Amino acid sequence: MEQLTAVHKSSKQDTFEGVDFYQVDDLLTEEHLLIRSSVRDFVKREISPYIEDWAQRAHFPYEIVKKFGDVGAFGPQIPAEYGGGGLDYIAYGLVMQEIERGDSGMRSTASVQGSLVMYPIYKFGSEEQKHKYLPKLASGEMLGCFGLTEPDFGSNPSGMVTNFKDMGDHYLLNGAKMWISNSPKADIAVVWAKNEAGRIHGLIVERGMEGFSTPETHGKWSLRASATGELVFDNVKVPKENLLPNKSGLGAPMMCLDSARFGIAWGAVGAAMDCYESARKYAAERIQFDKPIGSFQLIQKKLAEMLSEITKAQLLNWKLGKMINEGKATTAHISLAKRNNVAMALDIAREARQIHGGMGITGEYPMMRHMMNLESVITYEGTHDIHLLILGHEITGIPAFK
Ligand code: TGC
Ligand code: FAD
Repeated sequence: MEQLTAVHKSSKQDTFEGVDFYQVDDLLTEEHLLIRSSVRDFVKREISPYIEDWAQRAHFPYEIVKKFGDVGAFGPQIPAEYGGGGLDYIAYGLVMQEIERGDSGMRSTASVQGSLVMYPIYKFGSEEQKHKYLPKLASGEMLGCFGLTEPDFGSNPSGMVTNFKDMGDHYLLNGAKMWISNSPKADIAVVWAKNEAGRIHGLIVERGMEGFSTPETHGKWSLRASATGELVFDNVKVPKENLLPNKSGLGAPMMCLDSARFGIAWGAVGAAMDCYESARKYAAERIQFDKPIGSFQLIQKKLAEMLSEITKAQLLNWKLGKMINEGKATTAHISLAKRNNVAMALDIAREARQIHGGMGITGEYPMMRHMMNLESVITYEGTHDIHLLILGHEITGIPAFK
């Protein structure tokens, strides 16, 4: 009975900064908690006060790149000998969670750099490539992007038409990529293209190479503080030493996506927490019919459901992180978490917006920005339905993509 009383009291604490209803913190190490707290402080200081203005103006704050490098947000899971954090995947997830509490577009900048640029160079690159690029990418001296999607090949990247020819002393690259996060500001692009035999390889293309341009995509209603653009290759001469030598085939970019999708599963929980916390506070303060709206059953139902879903998603993430650390996670395990958590965050953003009534549509509160960002997050790195089909394939053994 005493135990139950204690539990009852602790559930009444008036602030859950970070939201930890099931004491998931008990499953984290001191190092995890330290990293989370330093990134959380960074986001409070460097992102939250400015993000609304950046998003309203569709401004990508380039100076954040160096600051992300300083706080260790680029490649926390990459070994320290190459400039990364040398940390495990739960630490990586926590970093993504805290950044996305601030904004999904900011998390995009960090997860593309860590999982889609540093990871393939680390995993498939030569020693020379690793030493040349990874420390600068980790420190934020260099920004990278990842080019897989093409105008006619999104969910089906194996159909890509971007190609390179062996010209003896260099490769000649032609084609175009679309919807590329970081592209307008990136110093390098990890580009996936087919050789003359139709085999997919990764190439590192550097800004300044003749025939390479990165036009920006304008008019987005989503991820407005993230720079998105194209990658255009018009007879670009790529030095032979820029080919990633240690893996080819679609499996190579897919392995990068496994890492990035994991980060998104954690990031989405951060966005959901931010919306939930805002709704909880607003429900306590806003008076209608002479009472705080938080006293009405319908509002309590919304809040209870939000807390339940966030708690389930946290447990899912922690277990998935443990499985990745132990080398036991598959693409399908990651799909389940990415799909579940992003849809959960989008639902919470919408419900939290409703709790704020008319005020919820303004930039004084974060829900509309998160909601619109999450429309991209539920589409990129595999759409909601593609992840369902990956799970369907796992369950039945039958791929329903084609
Ligand atoms: P499928 O026949 O299943 O596989 C082709 C080959 O690839 C291998 N493979 C993997 N290998 C290692 N790890 C993985 N996770 C792998 N997944 C696949 C597979 O074994 C096979 O190898 P082999 O040797 O037998 O040829 O491929 P498919 O063409 O049927 O496609 C399957 C499908 C639809 C699931 C896949 O292509 C897919 O996931 N599509 C979604 C595309 C996507 O997620 N694009 C993301 C672009 S990047 C992005 O959005 C960044 S946003 C960043 C931000 O801002 O945060
Ligand atoms: P499509 O593939 O044309 O899909 C359209 C619809 O058809 C979707 O609903 C989809 O689920 C459905 N569909 C497709 N195939 C099937 C099927 N077999 N069965 C049932 N339904 C199906 N890409 C990169 O390479 N690098 C990046 O950095 C990057 N950043 C991005 C940033 C933003 C803001 C956005 C919006 C996208 C980004 N992408 C990036 C691209 C992203 O990965 C693609 O948009 C995504 O994979 C979907 O491709 P698509 O847009 O061509 O849609």
